[in-house]
Amino acid sequence: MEEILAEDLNINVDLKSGNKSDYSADKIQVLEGLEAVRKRPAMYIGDVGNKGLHHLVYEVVDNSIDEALAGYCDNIEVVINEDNSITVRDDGRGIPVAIHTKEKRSALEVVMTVLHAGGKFDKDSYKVSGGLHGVGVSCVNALSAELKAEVYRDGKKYIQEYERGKPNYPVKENGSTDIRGTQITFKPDDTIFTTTVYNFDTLSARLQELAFLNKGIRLKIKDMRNLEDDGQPNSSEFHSEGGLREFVTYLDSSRDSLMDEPIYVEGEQDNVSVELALQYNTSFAENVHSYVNNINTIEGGTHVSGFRRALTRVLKKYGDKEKMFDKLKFEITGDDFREGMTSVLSVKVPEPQFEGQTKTKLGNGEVTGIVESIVGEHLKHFLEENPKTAKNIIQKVVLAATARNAARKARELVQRKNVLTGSGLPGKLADCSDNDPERCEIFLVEGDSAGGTAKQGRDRNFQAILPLRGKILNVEKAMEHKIYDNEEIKNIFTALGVSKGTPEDDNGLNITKLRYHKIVIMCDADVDGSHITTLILTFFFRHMKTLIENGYIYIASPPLYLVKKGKQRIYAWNDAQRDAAIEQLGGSGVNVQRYKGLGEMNADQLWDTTMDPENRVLRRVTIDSTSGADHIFSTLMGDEVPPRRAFIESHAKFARIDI
Ligand code: 0RA
Repeated sequence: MEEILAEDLNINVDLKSGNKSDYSADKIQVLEGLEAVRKRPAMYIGDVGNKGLHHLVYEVVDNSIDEALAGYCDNIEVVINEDNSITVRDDGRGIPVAIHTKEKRSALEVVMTVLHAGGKFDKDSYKVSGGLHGVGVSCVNALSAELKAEVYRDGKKYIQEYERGKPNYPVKENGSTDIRGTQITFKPDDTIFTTTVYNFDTLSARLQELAFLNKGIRLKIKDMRNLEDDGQPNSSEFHSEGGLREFVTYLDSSRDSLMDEPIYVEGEQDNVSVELALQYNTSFAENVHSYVNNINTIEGGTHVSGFRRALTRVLKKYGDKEKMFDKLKFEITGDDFREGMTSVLSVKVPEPQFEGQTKTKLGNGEVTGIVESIVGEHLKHFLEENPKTAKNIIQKVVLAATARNAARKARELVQRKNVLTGSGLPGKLADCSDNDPERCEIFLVEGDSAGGTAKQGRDRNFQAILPLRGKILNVEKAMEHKIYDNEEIKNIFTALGVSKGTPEDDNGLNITKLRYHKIVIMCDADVDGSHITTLILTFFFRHMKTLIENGYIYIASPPLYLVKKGKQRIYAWNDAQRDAAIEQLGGSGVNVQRYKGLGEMNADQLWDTTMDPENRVLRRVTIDSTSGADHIFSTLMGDEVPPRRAFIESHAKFARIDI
């Protein structure tokens, strides 16, 4: 039977009172109950896996960020407790505890138990921050086995505890205090989440991002699990006075800048605040990171359009005036103005409309003009006042346009050649017979010999094999037309059926003719193999990011060991599994084989362990944070050696790349 939920019936209980004098408890609108959240958690927090689990923390932190943006809070601290519960505390005013006149219960209880109550105090105090889904702390409460809210206000301490969103008792006074603030401790419900183990690096990355996006706020994190030898917890502290300027400098730390410091723009119009920092470097990548109310808008939207328009218009006008485009024999395009530019655009919009596949595209039409005028005005002044930097930027644009033209010619040559060879598919590709992309898989395999084994082992109905020879080009360092000289990269383009520079572009890539919906990178499970995986991933991240965003890119996991005794064989993917297998087979006479490469397996073994959909483990590549991934790839693959070494040394488990 179909479940009927309160939200389907559209029940709105509006408890808003006429009292306009202050920010009081009566202004909370009650919208709907929490049962809905427990019944359909994914609808509220995205998913019930690792991402949703971490989202709970962001939701709580966002409330504290709002308090800080309102000017009442300077410090926010996140603690991962020993039992994987989370404590978030801030030094704001404390959630109000007064009795809500109509509801006859504390405002704190309403905020914690009524969906959307937190953000709907009323319109004068609009909530700028807000997790991706902007669902409020009551959702976190509904999805926690236990939650404890503590408020420090007016010299008193108040407390209320809940189980699965239901209060155990009314809000009560619990002693006196001389501090102010809110502290929330929650333990995610393990009957809802498929994993309940928090990742320190994931949470740290978001806090680092929030510190850059909201200058001045001090954000700390502490991990009480596995204390260090000296008894101290692993901890970090993030704080940025420079805000977006420092964000851009951080993103570009391993690129060579063309400027002394980033261009910085700040302004406000019609309640929309706009902040932007940008810098040109000697690379060829376009890095526009955009945010709305602290949410990373990976699909862009009206704010990004406004920024692009301003940039193109102002730089074009300046270049024309200085006669710097006169020698070019072809048109300059918008892309040319953004090549080698790293920028972060952050807008705060009172009532954002999010659109697009992942609801990360800003739809508010009015924002385009606001961003265009604020950015355009500022940029114009900057160019006039800094003629030397301005000329460097325009020269870079001319270089980009020239290279793009060369790339177009190279691409056309590749496409023409394809037509001449008949099917247009690379000779090295062993294609599958099915041609429905949804069912088809392609394995990108390191080396001709492993490629041969994979060809024998595969199910040719739906699995294609493309062997790649040696190390593919490091695209982080190459100009675009160079990548079309590379045989392996040309093969990837033609085998996948995707192309660049055509009108149906989706972020620069036309994937309407994509031939496989699973693209699996299959490399040896050793250091060389993980280096090659990283090179291929860098290529996808820089040139085919849409494929990652659509969830089409996977990494295969070949086993590390084969444990044998007589005819019995057990594969193991880590040391613990290996030891368990040895025990299971009974110790003596057991033979352990360490696989160093795919080539050591025969076709049947490769199928059984790594390619058979029934048994294999595929890891889907996702992007937690585009800015984080950009920083990692430019550090790992960029020009400068010292930051790369520092990164690798500080991430001993190099194989775990958090994208
Ligand atoms: C509404 C009004 C007031 C404080 C807050 C919300 C508030 C909420 C959260 C959530 C986490 N930390 C928070 N800190 C503050 C203040 C009302 C007043 O003092 O008049």
